[in-house]
Amino acid sequence: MSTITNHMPTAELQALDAAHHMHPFSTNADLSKDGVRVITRAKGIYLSDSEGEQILDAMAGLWCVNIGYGRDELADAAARQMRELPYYNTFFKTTHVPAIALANKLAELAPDDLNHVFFAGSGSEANDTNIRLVRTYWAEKGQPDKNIIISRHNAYHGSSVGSASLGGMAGMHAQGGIPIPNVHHINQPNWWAEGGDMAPEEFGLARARELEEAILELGENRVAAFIAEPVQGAGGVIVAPETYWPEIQRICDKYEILLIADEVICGFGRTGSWFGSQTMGIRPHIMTIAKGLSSGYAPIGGSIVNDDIAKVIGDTEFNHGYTYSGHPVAAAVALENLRILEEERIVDHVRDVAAPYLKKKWEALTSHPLVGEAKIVGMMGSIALTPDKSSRAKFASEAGTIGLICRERCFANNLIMRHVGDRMIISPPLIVTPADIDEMFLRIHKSLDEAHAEITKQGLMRAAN
Ligand code: PXG
Repeated sequence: MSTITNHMPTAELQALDAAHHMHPFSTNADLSKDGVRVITRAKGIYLSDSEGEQILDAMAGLWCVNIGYGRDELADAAARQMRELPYYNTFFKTTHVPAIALANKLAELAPDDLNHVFFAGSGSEANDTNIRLVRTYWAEKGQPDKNIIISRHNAYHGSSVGSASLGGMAGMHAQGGIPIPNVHHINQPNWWAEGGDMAPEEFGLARARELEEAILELGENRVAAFIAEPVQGAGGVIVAPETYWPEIQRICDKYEILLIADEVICGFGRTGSWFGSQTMGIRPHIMTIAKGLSSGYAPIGGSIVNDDIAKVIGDTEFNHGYTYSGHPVAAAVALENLRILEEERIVDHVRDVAAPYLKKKWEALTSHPLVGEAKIVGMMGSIALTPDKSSRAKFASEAGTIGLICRERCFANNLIMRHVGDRMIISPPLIVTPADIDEMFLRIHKSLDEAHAEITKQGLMRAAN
């Protein structure tokens, strides 16, 4: 048996990585040239790398390690479950205790009559499930043509063929023959980049009404569902103007369109409530969950559906499922994670302590010469970098050039803060204390100042025409 220890020199690990490991969302040839950073362990909000650096992870991994790294209780829960029952399926008239317990817990936590869970291994799988769920729902109700799903440009719903079709990422649609048929995209409520001369409230309404226009154009009897993230995450932490969600809810109600809230990032406390839908005041028929469900300690996702959908789907054989639907080890880990979230009152901590403290500091970043708007909901925030705040100008350089320079400075200062185009984003673990946030901001300020100096030196502080 071959093992790879953490004691190998970094260069050797990098060479082995380059030889055989294909990275997601990366130009692998470039990675091989530059050498990747090797993460070896983590505790709390800090990662350690193979060079012994301590890195403050203001992204909670990939928006998921909500309770922070290194919680032994989750490791113990996994080990216990592996010894007891490492695997069994839930297909053929069987079930097991972790799946039963987790489904019950989720029904208790989820709002209204969202009482039924179909498990998946990830957010992508769960959204694939949702495509088949909503189409089957309408077919069972005698409306098989009500099968179009409306989504938004710049949405992220996953990377499988189905979920990437729901997503609105142009770069993803350019590869591999997607979107699948009968998915339609409307514009996103991104006021900073696309609001033009409209006031944010006016723009929010206009963008919501694109849903109504699409329904009328496609036909009410053709549109099955609308899917959206309560706050767009991977698209750059885009927070809709306040007028947006009430109007979306009105339209979904009026035309009997199923509303799918993709809570993969927003769920489990990130926005300061258990679910982003509660923060935004919407009443979805289906919620997609993953990531924070297990704080990323085990791969698990799912769809939480309401009583009506469960009843309609339950009256037919739903020919769908994954080997790892409700995987007992992942379910046991998720249950333990939810226990910790509840018992340590972490959602309250976000709402009452961490988020208000973070918001004040985050919004003050607009006084930095590089920063235009600062948006934040709970523990997910973004800043738009701009060469001219008053006109909300874009940079003359190719989109993402400035964001990348800024991210590189963050990386050099041992801070994980990401860029999406020329927006910088954070999504720290929910357990951060005010002292952690102070430390984060020392690094943020240093990185922004260095990026500004670098951009100015390179003559890039110029607006596009
Ligand atoms: N929905 C949303 C809202 C997501 O953010 C998925 C679904 C898919 O989940 P899985 O578990 O299949 O990855 C996601 C995932 C990024 C990034 O660069 C974001 C995600 C995944 C990978 C990269 O911000 N979000």
